[in-house]
Amino acid sequence: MKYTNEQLKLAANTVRCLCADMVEKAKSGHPGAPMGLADLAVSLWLNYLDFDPKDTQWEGRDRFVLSGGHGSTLAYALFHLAGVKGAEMDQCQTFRQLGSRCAGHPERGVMPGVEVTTGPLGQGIAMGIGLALAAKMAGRTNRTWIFCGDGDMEEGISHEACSFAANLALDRLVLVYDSNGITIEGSTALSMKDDAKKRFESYGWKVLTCDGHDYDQISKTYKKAMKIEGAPVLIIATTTIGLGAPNKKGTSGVHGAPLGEEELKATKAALGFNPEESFYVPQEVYDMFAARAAVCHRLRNRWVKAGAPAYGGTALAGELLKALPAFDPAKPVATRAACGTVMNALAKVYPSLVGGSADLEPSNKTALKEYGWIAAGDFTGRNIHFGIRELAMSAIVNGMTAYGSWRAFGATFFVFSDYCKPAMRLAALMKLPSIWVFSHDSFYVGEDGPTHEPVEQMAMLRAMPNVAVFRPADANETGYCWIEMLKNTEGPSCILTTRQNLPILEGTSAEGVAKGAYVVFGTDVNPELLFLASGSEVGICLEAAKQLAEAGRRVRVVSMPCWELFEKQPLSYRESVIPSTCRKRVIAEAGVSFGWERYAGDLSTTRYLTLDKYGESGPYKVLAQHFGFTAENVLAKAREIL
Ligand SMILES: Cc1ncc(C[n+]2csc(CCOP(=O)(O)OP(=O)(O)O)c2C)c(N)n1
Ligand SMILES: [Mg+2]
Repeated sequence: MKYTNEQLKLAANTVRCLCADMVEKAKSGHPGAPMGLADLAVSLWLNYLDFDPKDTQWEGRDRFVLSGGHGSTLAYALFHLAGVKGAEMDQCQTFRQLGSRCAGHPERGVMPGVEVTTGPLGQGIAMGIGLALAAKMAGRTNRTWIFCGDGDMEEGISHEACSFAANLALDRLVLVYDSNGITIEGSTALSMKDDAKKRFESYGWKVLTCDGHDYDQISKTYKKAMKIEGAPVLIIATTTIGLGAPNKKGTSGVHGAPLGEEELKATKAALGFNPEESFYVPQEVYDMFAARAAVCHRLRNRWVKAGAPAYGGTALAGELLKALPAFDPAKPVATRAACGTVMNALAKVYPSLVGGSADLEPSNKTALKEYGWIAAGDFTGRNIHFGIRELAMSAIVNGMTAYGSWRAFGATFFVFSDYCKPAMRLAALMKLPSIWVFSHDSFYVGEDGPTHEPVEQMAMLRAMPNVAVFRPADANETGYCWIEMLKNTEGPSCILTTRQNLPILEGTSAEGVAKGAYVVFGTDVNPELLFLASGSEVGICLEAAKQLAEAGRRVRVVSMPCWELFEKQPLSYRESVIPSTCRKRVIAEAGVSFGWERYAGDLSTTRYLTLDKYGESGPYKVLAQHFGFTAENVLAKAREIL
């Protein structure tokens, strides 16, 4: 379908007015970017983007990501014009209101057609790169189109992600840069002077430039971009923010505030629209989008009929359990090593599992050894070298997970979960089942010292809604935790593993881990003291508990590998594991106590073996003594309250 420039202009101006109307009615929002991007957007959507509004989940579709999520009305206007079910005019008219699918920023799962939630600038670029990588690895040929702005370019994650994409020569990926020279505080000159062309060329991208309001140039540039193979493409499009608003265009005033009644009327008049009419769409524009939708629907039907080979694949929980390795009960093993063994065993029955580490694979032990490493030109492997780029890795993992069937994971030291957190939060918000493997989970790291010894990170992750945090007590629990992570498709999961060896414990079980917390020692239904612990501290609690039991005390040890799973159990189960009548409790975890109050007894009957300060440098065995993480100390704490 070929449209005249006049037709494209009508469509773009319709988008401009629609976006400005949404923001005006909501009295809140960002009209500038959508108005500036309107020409680039309609050119793409009416001519090149393979997107079937009748089936927004069609796997072969091109992915469209609006990284500058503040320009959400642009996406909503496009979905509306394209005829996406769910993006009807009543939704546009309730933009930013409670319950509207036209939420403040584009939310995956809220508005059909939104591939990933965007708003935290920069992450959309990295998630888009994840979408493109996922497509490559699945052997698909669809494209990924990302629109981004100055803010996305300023954010550091854009460097991490774009450097990564270039190294993989990731093509069929087009990043359109809305270079309008304006951010909230004013001109971009206030905060940057880098040369995007040189910057991206130095990464290894192909860089094209165009006037973002000249349809001939835009079309030519898009066509050129679509022909480039062997490299990602950046299109630097020079634009005017808020184009169409006669007095406010080109200023930061149009970035994030309604145009105001007068300026909105002036805009409509200038664009040839009736100033008195709101939310108006000429039938001709609907028809243009409908024509493109029909083309895409035929593409989709052909694609579906041709039957693209499935990729990935999952296994049933029972098969996963059978696939788990057996660990020698006499041989202590670090849970990071056990994690590697488990992942390799599960990878064989769970072909969707793919991922990698941020340059710490030898420490994280996450390589899927029977499968290759992906590289430029060869995407058949299942392992990825993410490079030292934790934030981009995490967002790329989210993009890969959002693509479809992949269960992608990223790995690093637990302390660097701080660098992953912004993307973990988006995964949690999107309820995406991304996976993070965090080794070196406590001060037991030792000699690297406090910079490498996480203390507050468990509390941080547990504080995030929808994130399941797993901290296995030994090698067997590590396997059971992995099964639960793979079973959990309702949100992200992470697993925390040890650098140091841990004994293989008695009493662990898959059924117990599946419930988040369970009794590993003590048969008395009416215990006088509870040890509540996770990870490496379960073992020392067991040692102490055995001594007390030999002395005739009725004590119980509860392993709590996953609070979030435990909280989902019925009260009767939770009460059976942590009876409220038993007030005497010793809580043991190599991290801050913050959060454990919910499982504590009374102030006078609870003792904590936690680390409520930063760690120290030293051999880990010395540190364990120094911080009191010993069975003797656990025993002493129990005796204080018994
Ligand atoms: C990580 C992050 N930091 C800050 C913001 C707040 N914010 C939203 S838009 C914006 C300015 C973005 O400028 P640009 O990308 O040039 O958008 P334009 O003004 O051109 O629409 C900022 C700072 C954000 N959304 N995400
Ligand atoms: Mg800008």
